[in-house]
Amino acid sequence: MNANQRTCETAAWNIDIVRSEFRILQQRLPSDIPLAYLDNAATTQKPSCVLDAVQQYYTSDNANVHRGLHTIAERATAAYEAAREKVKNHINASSTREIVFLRGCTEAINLVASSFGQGLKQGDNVVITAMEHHANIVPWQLLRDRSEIQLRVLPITSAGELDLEHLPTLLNERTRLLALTHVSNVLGTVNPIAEIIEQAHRTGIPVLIDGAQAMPHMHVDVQKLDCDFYCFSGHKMFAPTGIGVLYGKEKLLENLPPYQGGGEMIRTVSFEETRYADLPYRFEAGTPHIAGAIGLGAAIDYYHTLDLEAASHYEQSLLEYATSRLYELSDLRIIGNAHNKIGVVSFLMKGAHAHDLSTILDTQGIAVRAGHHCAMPLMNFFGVPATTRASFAIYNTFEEIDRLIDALNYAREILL
Ligand code: 7TS
Repeated sequence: MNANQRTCETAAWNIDIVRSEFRILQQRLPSDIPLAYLDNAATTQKPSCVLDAVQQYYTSDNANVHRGLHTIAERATAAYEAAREKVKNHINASSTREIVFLRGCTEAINLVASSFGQGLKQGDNVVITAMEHHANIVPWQLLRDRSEIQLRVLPITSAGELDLEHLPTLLNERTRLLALTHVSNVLGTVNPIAEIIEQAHRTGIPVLIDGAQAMPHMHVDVQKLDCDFYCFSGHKMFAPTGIGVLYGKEKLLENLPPYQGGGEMIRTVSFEETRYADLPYRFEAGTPHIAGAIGLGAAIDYYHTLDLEAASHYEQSLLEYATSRLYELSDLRIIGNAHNKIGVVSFLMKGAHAHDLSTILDTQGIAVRAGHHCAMPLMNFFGVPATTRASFAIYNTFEEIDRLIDALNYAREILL
């Protein structure tokens, strides 16, 4: 199989049109090499329509939201709330009251650990999994230290899949929440969350899903999933950094205490007492990232211009092609061989440190991430300090994967 054959097979996906939207990809790096951006699990590039929406906001509508009565303040508020409506429709939430704008997935999980966590008592437990990003580990440890709860961890298999046989032994009458990732940022594993949520709900346990790596690649319907909380970051789905979303079922959010105090999250304030605003504003203290939310709305609009089935098919073809080509290198070990994966491949080259490898790949124009990927317990499970990770988006090409393989062969010559 070569790159040209693969391109023909996926001709339904017009890669040239897609790439033309992402001007950053057209640049050449210092030694006149084209950029091959394969670090999409860290953050994605932004299409022109997102950049234009942000620029339009700052150029003509910049004002604070929910307070000014003047014309541009009303325009800013309308654009910000329109973005919330787009998020609501995109994930099929039942109301915009369920959509809280925050800095990102990390802040969303911290909000739940802080606010929902206030209702937990000594001896209660929260269940997470062995493949979580630190964002879905550390907030629960902070809660554990504050409230003397137990943190339980669902193990994984050597293929990098959740060991679901263990789940019933971890969930008990003191389990207050199951918090797990939809997709692993290191392994690419797509977890069967619908069935896990159903299992947890059978014993009345609410479920939080970390959707940071899933949202960019698949359609998420929170009502169909019946998840209680779903969190994600805009920047991993073509939107700006610094904007993210916490979806929570209205009934749950209504009963949570506020996370931060300040302007805009109140109804009335006196020195004796403060009464809080309605949902979702109760959780949005201070001036929000207005341009970020508008950019997220534009990113969602961009998704809706795409043939999402073709996009998903294309990304899967990239994953299959990359996996098969990486397997050709006999000194390479791929970490994570789950049955159901998105376009993330973590690997190790025998005798080469992940950081050295990524530095040499960079000299060839290939941008990948090396390190523990904010998943140190997962690295420990596989007995490695770090991996090199290539992660794909709709604008990557089979040629870029060929360049990755050539660059790995070149790195071997230099390092070993
Ligand atoms: N959860 C998962 C599964 C993630 O992959 C990440 C970020 C986060 C949470 C946190 O998202 P943030 O936007 O709040 O920072 N993951 C990565 C990564 O894999 N490489 O860089 C960031």
